[in-house]
Amino acid sequence: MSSTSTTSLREQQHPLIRQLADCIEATWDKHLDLSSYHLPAELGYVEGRLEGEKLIIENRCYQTPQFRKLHLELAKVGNMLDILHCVMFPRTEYDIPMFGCDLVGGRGQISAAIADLSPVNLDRKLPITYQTALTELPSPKFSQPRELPEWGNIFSDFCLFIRPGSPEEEIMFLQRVEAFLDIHCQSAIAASPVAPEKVAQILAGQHNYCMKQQQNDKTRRVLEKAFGADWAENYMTTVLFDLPPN
Ligand code: 18B
Repeated sequence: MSSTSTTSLREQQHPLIRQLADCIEATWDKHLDLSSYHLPAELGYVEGRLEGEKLIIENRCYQTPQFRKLHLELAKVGNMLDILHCVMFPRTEYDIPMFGCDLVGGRGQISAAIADLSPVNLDRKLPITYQTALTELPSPKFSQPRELPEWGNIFSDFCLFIRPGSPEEEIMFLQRVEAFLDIHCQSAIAASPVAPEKVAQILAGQHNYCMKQQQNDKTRRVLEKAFGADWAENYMTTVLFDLPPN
């Protein structure tokens, strides 16, 4: 798919989604050595129908020396639903967390804004460099915090999950996600590969993260209604939350 059409979908989306998509790509570009990542051609740009509305999905994927896959996805269902989904999958020889972010909105209002740096090692703790940097960030109060679902025990203590209550809160969310991304990219390029015997633990942690995310029924339902159950299962396990090959 040409980049101009991704740009045009972005222009039709909620301003916070547009701004966050631009911010994610700018941060990747600033810090990382990006190269292309192959997605099956038929899954780069997808159209379906949901309740009479057109569902459009556009994916952008990259890889870098530290990251197996950087995935930014924008989706739009008519005027009902705007979605941004982003996950950064580290290569399993790096003991660094998974960055994940989801923005879901419709009819001019974002209902769910979530971002986290999620630990994947055995003791479910973020590396000390991350803890220090994240603790030093300003931590603004949001008026409408949201409760994580049961599978959300993969997220760290720094996980931000809110419904933005005002334009000011949208900016505060954007700034905090930008800070997460800066910390993450800088820590990733400074990280050394782990000893080979630790790779299996990291792989298990990433596996657990993906299995939990695949339990998100709200995501699955949107995809199932537009494309059917088999397509949704395939998409969730090969594009959204795939595991690194062994
Ligand atoms: N997600 N989200 O990415 N999801 O992908 N998302 C929703 O207001 C999609 C991630 C997360 O309360 C909702 O309730 C679709 C990542 C959490 O039970 C809808 C796609 C993270 C919730 C969608 C997509 C993540 C949530 C309901 C593919 C975190 C709350 C919106 C393009 C790192 C779940 C609402 C709950 C919600 C849909 C989290 C409709 C289709 C990476 C925790």
